[in-house]
Amino acid sequence: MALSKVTEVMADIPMSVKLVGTTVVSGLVLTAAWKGLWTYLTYSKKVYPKDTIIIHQLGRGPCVPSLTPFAIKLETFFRMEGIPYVNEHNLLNTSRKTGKIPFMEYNGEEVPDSEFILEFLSKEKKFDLNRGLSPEQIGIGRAFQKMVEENTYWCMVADRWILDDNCTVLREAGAPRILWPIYKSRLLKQLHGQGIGRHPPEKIRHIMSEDLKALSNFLGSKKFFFGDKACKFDCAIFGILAELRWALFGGLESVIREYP
Ligand SMILES: N[C@@H](CCC(=O)N[C@@H](CS)C(=O)NCC(=O)O)C(=O)O
Repeated sequence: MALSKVTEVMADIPMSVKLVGTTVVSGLVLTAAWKGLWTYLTYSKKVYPKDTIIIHQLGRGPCVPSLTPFAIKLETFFRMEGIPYVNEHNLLNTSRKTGKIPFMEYNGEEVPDSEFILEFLSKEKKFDLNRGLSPEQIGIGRAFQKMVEENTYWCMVADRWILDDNCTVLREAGAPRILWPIYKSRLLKQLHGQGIGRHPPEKIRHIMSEDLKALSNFLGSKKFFFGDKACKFDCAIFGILAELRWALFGGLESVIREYP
């Protein structure tokens, strides 16, 4: 299209549309620039020795070691197995592949997603993620893990983003106030897409309660999921339970107290 044609088309666009368009585009550009600058300023480009497991995640929470259950799962597993790792805490440094945290950096390679991190390391460091478990136990463990990570997790997200008007999680995570509305609208969209965010608070409470009841019934008086030793499934479930017990801000924390 010739330049004169573009000018002609632009002239036909109403002023109000131009204004909204300019505001949206400037907002996006400013946010991207801000994010880049913040990451640059706060991410210390430390040089680590070869084979260092670097976990990129949020800063420490006030009562939990991380405000993301997926990082608690990783850290618990590493400590349990005696696998050395380091944390890089930076709220804005998300995975370039998925846009999520936590993600791992290992010899220059980026591996996102806690589960893929564990699978990657089990091959790299040659350990069995499900050591000592029968196929039946692995099946049961996976079903429970996915229940908490793909269902109960979203009740936690709803507590933090729908039921807590004060955005406490953002304050606790040290997120710059200017970015709060962006985070909030992104998480509300995710909750709507996943579906749990379409329910009223009492239904969300019910979903969470049913998940906890299932866990409580299965665990009974057992110390760990299978036998007297913790396994990967315990780490994943502990990650979520820690958040539900110590890092809910919208009122759902009372549900977990029903299952001591
Ligand atoms: N399946 C992923 C889930 C990671 C995840 O959902 N992380 C959340 C924090 S708890 C996140 O990055 N949310 C920000 C967003 O989606 O924009 C894993 O196991 O690591």
